[in-house]
Amino acid sequence: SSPDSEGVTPELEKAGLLNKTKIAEGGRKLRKNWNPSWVVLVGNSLVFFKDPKSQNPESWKPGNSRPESSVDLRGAQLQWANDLSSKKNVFKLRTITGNEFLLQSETDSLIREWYRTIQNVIDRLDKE
Ligand code: I3P
Repeated sequence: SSPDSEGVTPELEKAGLLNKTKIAEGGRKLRKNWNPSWVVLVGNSLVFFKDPKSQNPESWKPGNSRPESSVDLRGAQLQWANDLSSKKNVFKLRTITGNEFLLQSETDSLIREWYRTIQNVIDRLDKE
């Protein structure tokens, strides 16, 4: 059984700053709006927080910051998508519900590591 079902805190796989835009909601195309996002991969989810650095330091309290949104990686699809942006190092994440996000970093090694780690989680969930 999964750690979650035993009431254990899900394992934190990765966290870091990426540029993010949502490009579709339930299969319906959205206008791009790129923003830096603090991205946390924990358990079966990718969780997005507003960039802490862009916030007033007074308002930033690590313990009580609320996620902006969260993505279930079960059944999700990942693909490189440099054709979908003028930016470099872009990949697209599509959820089973038809929400689509582009994630980007100027740092090649960093974006490759994110791609690999997210794909590993998707593959693990596919096998369950
Ligand atoms: C968009 C904005 C985005 C750009 C997008 C533009 O213009 O410049 O950054 O995406 O290109 O339409 P606006 O702010 O007026 O909405 P990229 O940075 O990913 O290229 P697109 O329409 O070719 O996706």
